Amino acid sequence: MKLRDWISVAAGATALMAAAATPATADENKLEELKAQGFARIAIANEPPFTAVGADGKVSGAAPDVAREVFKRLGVADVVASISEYGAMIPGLQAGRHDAITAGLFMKPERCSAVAYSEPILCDAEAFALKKGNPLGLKSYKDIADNPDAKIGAPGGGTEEKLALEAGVPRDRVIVVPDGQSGLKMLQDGRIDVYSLPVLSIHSLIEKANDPTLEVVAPVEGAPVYCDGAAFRKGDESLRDAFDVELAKMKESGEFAKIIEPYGFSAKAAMSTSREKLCAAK
Ligand code: 6CS
Repeated sequence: MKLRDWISVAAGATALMAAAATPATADENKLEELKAQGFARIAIANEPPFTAVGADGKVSGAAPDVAREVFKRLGVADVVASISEYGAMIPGLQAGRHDAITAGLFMKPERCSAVAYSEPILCDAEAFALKKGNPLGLKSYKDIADNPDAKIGAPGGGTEEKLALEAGVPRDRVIVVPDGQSGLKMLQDGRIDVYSLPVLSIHSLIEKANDPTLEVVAPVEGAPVYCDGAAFRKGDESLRDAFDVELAKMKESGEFAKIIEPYGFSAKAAMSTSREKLCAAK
């Protein structure tokens, strides 16, 4: 063998040894960290059926239930949830207060550029809760914009708030509502004319309210169907990819449908789209 061949073989062997000795990157270590920690810290909103915290503190809802099962399959024993406003979830993830957002945080381009989403999990349209008979005739966010007396309540930093503002509802007629019970009370007291959340959330709230003076308009005309995914910090793509591998197996085996469909969600809806499509949607 000529000297130059020896040199290239030696160089290759050195590179291989260097690679073997190189510690895993922070990204690749994240899953190992969570396994050692014994739990993944998840951000939720407490908005049934997407996410819920019982009187006993037990965390349920379709998003945490899927996340708990996927993390268990990855060797992370459990999830520990903290309740956050939608608008604070991504900053909290980026600040390292959460390991993932599993809350029904819908995939939209601006969010897709801020986090690493898993493949789709929960899909839903938008809805209005309003006074029986819909006295102001509100069927779309534009109807609210066109009626100077109409006030809408929506989660801070949430999709419905953004849809209302984009439809032209002035800021002073878009009221930030911290949670479902507050929204219901504001509607009952007449401080807002319509409370907007995804269809399954509004139906869950109104059914429990058992208030004959209220009704639901769903779906909101002109509003898209959105899907969420579990959201991970940019830089934790290895963890997100590992999550996606287990999620895909659960979709394939029927386990995924078994978890989300009792909550009213459609496995088919989530399986008929993709992160790529949802993050590119206009
Ligand atoms: O992703 C969002 O912004 C919306 N997702 C849910 C599950 N509820 C309201 C929120 O605005």
